[in-house]
Amino acid sequence: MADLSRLNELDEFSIELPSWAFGNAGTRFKVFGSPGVPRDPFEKISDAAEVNRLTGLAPRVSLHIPWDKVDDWSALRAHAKSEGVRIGAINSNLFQDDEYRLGSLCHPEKKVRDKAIQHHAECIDIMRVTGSNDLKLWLPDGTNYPGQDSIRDRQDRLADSLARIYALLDEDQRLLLEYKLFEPAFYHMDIPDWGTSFVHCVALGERAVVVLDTGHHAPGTNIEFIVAMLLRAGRLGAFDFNSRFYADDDLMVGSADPFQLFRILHEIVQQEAHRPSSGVNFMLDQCHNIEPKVEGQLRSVLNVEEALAKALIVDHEALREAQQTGDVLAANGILMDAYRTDMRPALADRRERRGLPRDPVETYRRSGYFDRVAEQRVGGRQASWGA
Ligand code: LRH
Ligand code: MN
Repeated sequence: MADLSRLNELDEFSIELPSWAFGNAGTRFKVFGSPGVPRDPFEKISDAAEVNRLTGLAPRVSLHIPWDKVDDWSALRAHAKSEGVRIGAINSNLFQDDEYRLGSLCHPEKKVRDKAIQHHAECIDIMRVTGSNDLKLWLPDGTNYPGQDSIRDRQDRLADSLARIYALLDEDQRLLLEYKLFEPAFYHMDIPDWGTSFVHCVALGERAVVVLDTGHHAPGTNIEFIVAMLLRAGRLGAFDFNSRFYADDDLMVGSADPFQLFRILHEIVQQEAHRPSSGVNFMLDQCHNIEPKVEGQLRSVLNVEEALAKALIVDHEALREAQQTGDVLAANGILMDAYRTDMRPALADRRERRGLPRDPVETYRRSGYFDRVAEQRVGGRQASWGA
């Protein structure tokens, strides 16, 4: 029988939802619209709040600038509060301006780098008004052909640009630096892997930390190894959870490889990093191209909760014993026992004790929320990835 005594550690665990997951998204081939999609950040936050109401696990919403620009940030902050959530990380956008064709923070021309740095100054102002502490920077910079630019010179420009951004932060603000193996650049990215992000973070200072997006690695990468290393170095700042079969598919976390998600959270639990004191911001970064978005986020949050619950029932004492005595198969067996344990009944009981629906998906489907917003949200322009 599994030892459920550590499940109460889920009480202090939380997941941050991306505002852009509630807007229309797609691929370069097609972006599909669907009824009830939010038309502005207020409606995106309302949808995120619905997920929090049903799970009690998603009290923050990350915003993307300029996609989520509003005239009155205090009004948006108040709206979030009235819906029982708050604004989380502020994401900058260095991938949509024409000037960034050859890069942004790494661009050969200083005036283009200045523009990109000024954009972060604007994001930091928004953080001050919205009460956000995390500035999240994903760098799309890179080249498509060998020789197109000097890899070394770009790193020097990048280090200088990041230092200028870091200097703008307030004492209670962090810089979250996200890496990605490829796309939109296809020969080299200027921050392609955890090591490059880590090196820049160490050069910047204590409040610069690494963002690990689970879709940003080469196939076959042992992501939990990277998690263990960044935690050991005290530089794991956040996750962008999603899942993929091939590239940066941004599918529902745990849908393509639930065992990998469990292994990642096993590393997290072993180093107590699921606790808020670790400073790790557990975020989703997904887009729901063909499936309903609110339900997609709901199931994603539940997938993370279930994987963490499995990691919390691992018999760590027996595992350590087997590891110390070189009992390879027993050690692997102990971990597989936890992974193979169906935690859904225990999680349903736990929700019921906390006044939450036993089955949030079933409750959501019966609530008519989808039809209600589809009816209300007519006219105007549906929010869409990239706009
Ligand atoms: C880049 C990325 C980044 C966000 C974007 C929405 O692929 O993962 O985190 O800016 O998706
Ligand atoms: Mn991401």
